[in-house]
Amino acid sequence: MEVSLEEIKKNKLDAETLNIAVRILNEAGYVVLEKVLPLKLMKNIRSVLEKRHEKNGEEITLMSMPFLDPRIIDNPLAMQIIKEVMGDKFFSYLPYGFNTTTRDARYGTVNGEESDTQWIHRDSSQLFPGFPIALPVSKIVVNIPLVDFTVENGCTELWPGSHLIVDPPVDINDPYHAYNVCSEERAAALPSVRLIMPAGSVVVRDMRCWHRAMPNHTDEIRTMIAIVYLRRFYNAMGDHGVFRSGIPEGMWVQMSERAQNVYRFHSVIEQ
Ligand SMILES: O=C(O)CCC(=O)C(=O)O
Repeated sequence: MEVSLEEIKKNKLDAETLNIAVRILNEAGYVVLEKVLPLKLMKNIRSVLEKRHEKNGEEITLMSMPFLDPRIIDNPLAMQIIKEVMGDKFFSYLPYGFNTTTRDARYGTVNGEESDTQWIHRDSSQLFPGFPIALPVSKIVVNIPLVDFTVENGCTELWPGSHLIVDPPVDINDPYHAYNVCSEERAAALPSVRLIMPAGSVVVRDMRCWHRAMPNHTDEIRTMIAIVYLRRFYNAMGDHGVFRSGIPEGMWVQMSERAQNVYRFHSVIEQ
């Protein structure tokens, strides 16, 4: 959707725009704010990323500028929408990630052949898989394309409304495949869209939406930033500081697998 120049300058969506954005996010599972960030910033991030890549990630940390530019990690328009749908105690973590596709990107094998198309998946399953009703959004990813996203360079394919799809409970041998991966046949019966959008757009997406990376037929690297925001309850205990103490490694190695699983949110301190 379009955001007016005044709103971009004010760093604030008008009440009506905010309402529409929230409605689209709730109904379609994603909303795109077109071209709200300057190209200069996208270019700068791209060139520092490239330098970082040349140096194998050494010397340039992701916990520095321009990666932590407030327009990226604290984007006022995205924040306004997220606050509206998840309340004001949502949280995130750093560094954030990047989704990149190149001409030679491969996503495993399909019928014995290497696939240049990603499998259809949701990044987050329903909160209570098997529950017959979709609950309100609790995990959101903000994607920011660093280059123009086109069909040629493999812009994401997405199934609008798929965040609301619920399934009966399944045998949990492989939860990722059971809850997050959608079969080609099933998705083929439903309409999908390609996220064609200019660099500097801001996508706010319910992480339950089915989507996939598509083949990049160009020599340009197609990259987008991906920052995850979670509702407060995902770290309700963390708010109380109960995981503050790390478990000494000597203690950790003596714990049973069951105990290590129960205390998995603690860090383990080397001695
Ligand atoms: O790069 C994309 O277009 C989507 C990437 C993605 O869905 C993922 O890696 O989970």
